Amino acid sequence: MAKYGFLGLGIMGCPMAANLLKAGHELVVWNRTPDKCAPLVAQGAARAGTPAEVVAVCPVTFAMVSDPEASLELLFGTGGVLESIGEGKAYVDCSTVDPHTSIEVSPSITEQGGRFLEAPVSGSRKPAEDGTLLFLCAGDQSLLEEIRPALDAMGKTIHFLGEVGQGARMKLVINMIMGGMITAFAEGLVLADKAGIAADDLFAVLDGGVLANPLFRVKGPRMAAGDFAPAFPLKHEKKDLRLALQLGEELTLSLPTATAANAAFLRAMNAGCGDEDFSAVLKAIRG
Ligand code: NA7
Repeated sequence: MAKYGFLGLGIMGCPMAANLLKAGHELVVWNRTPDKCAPLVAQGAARAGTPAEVVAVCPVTFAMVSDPEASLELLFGTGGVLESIGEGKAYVDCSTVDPHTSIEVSPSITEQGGRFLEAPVSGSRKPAEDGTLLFLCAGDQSLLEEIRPALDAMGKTIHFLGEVGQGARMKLVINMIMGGMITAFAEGLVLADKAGIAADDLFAVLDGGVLANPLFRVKGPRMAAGDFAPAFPLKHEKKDLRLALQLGEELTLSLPTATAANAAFLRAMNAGCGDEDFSAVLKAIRG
């Protein structure tokens, strides 16, 4: 079994790290808010004081933090990854960021002799707990092969997409589609309600035809019940829509559906729903 580091123990990072432990790997963890290390330490992980301390004692370190700013701070901040990365060390960033961030991170690691894999994931809290995430990898393919046992412990599918940046681009495309889908679904729920159609009837009809999908099946009953406990925080989907629209702009592509979804998510953020599940976009639509 191998030894891994893990930085960022939020909704996604904590269960992903726990799955590395369950698979029998040795683990060293760090989180900005130190208390969040406690459940993993109780399961046998060691705890370090800074990202640099993790990298210093682990051949491979995973990161799973909020956004591009957090990713860059992990690397370039005081006590950051770059203070310890070098020959024989690898860094795997699973955070959802824009391609420019990955493209900036990669050479800062490799110029010091380290190796880098971009590995954002598709899937939220439950797949992270169940070890059924989809990894969207790009960069150092030989590193991917070396850490395949760790990825297998956390996910069910591993895609390799080519050069660094392609993992981030794929993730933004996927989450842009998801943002549009959940917004359309929320509009359907609100319209059905106002038209006197019971939510359960709507779900049964949707689920019996070509529109059946796991997102609607899982989220529908919770949205109808007003349960917005976060599996994927709304603020992160808002970030992903912003980054996807930015990518579209760079490629001179107009994305009207994503633009409308982004506006609905912005209203939900302004209504104080950022820390709720992304399906709370329903509240912004219902008004
Ligand atoms: P959470 O549950 O919001 O967790 C975010 C994590 O990122 C958490 O560990 C944070 O530490 C950490 N974070 C945020 N900002 C920083 C900075 N500046 N420096 C270091 N660490 C930071 O998000 P999820 O686990 O749901 O999502 C993680 C990623 O997967 C994200 O990119 C999603 O879009 C997909 P804290 O505990 O707040 O101190």
